[in-house]
Amino acid sequence: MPVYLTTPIYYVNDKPHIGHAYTSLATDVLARWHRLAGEEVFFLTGTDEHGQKVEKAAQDAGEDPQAFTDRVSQAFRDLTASMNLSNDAFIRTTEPRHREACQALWKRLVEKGEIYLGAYEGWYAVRDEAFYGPDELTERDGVKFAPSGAPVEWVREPSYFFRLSAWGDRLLKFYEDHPEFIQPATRRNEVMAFVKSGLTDLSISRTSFRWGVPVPGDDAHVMYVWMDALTNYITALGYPDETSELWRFWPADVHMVGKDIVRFHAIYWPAFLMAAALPPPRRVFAHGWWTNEGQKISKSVGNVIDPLALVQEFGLDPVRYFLLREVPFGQDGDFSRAALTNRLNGELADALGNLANRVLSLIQRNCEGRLPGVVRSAADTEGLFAAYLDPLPSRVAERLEKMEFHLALEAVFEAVREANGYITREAPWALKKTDPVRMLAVLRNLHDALRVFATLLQPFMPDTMARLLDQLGVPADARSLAALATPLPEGLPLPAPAPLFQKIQNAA
Ligand code: ME8
Repeated sequence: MPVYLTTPIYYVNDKPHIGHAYTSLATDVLARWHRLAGEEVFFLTGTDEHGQKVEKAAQDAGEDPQAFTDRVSQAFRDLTASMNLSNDAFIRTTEPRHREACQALWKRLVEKGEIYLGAYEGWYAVRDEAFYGPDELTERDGVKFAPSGAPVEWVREPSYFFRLSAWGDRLLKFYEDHPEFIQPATRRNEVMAFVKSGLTDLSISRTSFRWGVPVPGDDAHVMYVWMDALTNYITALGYPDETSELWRFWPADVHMVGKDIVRFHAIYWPAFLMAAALPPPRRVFAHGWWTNEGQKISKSVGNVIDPLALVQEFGLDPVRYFLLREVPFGQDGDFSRAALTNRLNGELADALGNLANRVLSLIQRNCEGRLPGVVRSAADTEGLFAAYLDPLPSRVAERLEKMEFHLALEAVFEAVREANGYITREAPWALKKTDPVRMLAVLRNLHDALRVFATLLQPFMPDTMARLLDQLGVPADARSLAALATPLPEGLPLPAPAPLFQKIQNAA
């Protein structure tokens, strides 16, 4: 079964920050995991380049909107390389193919009688590019604010509408029939309560600015930026050409999003698709929000975290590891340098890095750098293997299926701790004199354990685990989950080990 995974497409009004890197990283880990399991994956990310907010940002920068979006979009494309994202494509909503897809979807909705011309009067937040009902607003110093904290303005203009009000019951039925569609459950409950409270028709065009996809047959209007943006997920698969080679990836398996944009993905998007007689996505997963050392991340506070600066300081893989290890995915989390340093120095360098270095150095020194054969005692088989290593791939798979990245990593590190206990108990360095046959067996068991860890951790830390697998002598074609079933041959020559992680010395 082909697997289609997406990130949100990010607004190009500003440069990428840790939140963008986080969503993309989680999606990347999933994509790599499915590939490791032998599945065919299409992983999409990109940039959202239309709308009033981007138009304003371009004006403030004194640039033409296209030149501005070209420049900022490139920063997001660069981020995919610096975070080592394995995306198969990068979409920009200013591409001609995307305009075509949006207009085709629009025409289909018109044919189905789902769109009509009216006039919009209501509260709009440019920062969120979203409309809000009067009961959702709060007022401070004469200014009204959306629940997100964005100021709203009163908008009055002719507008096309999508008959969203007619879709409430069908959406509720869809959520009932597909309980996994919106996750986690808290978000599902919020969305269902919102839909149950009654949906109004959705304004889907604007006349007060120009930076958008023109409405087919009525150039005075540009499409509402969220309708334009959501369509990216099918543009990338060739829509409207449903015979395209990539169309078989639809419907998406997971739209990974932050909790701020659930409403668009879980209400508007499936309604548009069902109205156009296209299948809705299988799952929308909303993760939580990062704060910085306890504070909300915002440009005005000046505490925006630059993912590239973090990578420079701590190394890419420790940052990738930390972001998914520290906070239960779906909940809010706080970024702190001390926590990152602790994870790097403790789990990565001490628990995993040292274990690898000890085992591989002992094999170099005591086994002429060649892999010993498999000889397991009953205690080895029942303990380290049956209780920890053999079930580990399916434990990790179950956790990742539920997007519990932190628990997937915890399961691996529980086994790493056990392997550390095993090497301490067995003391292979002392066995050299007393029982050299047992020493070989113990070192082989530990080598097998390291191979399991390195294989399973590849999606999280691709570069470092590739280095570990090199040091373990695992050939490139034996690094998949399936390959774990085939033991490496006795006598395999192993290269000299080198440290995997650099500790941070001045730990807070
Ligand atoms: O909403 N913590 O784009 P956007 C965690 N263009 N994640 C965060 C975050 C934080 N502090 N800040 C941002 C848009 N994010 C639309 C999407 S999709 C068809 C259109 C992440 O640039 C999180 O994934 O505002 C959030 O949903 C996304 O960035 C918003 O990015």
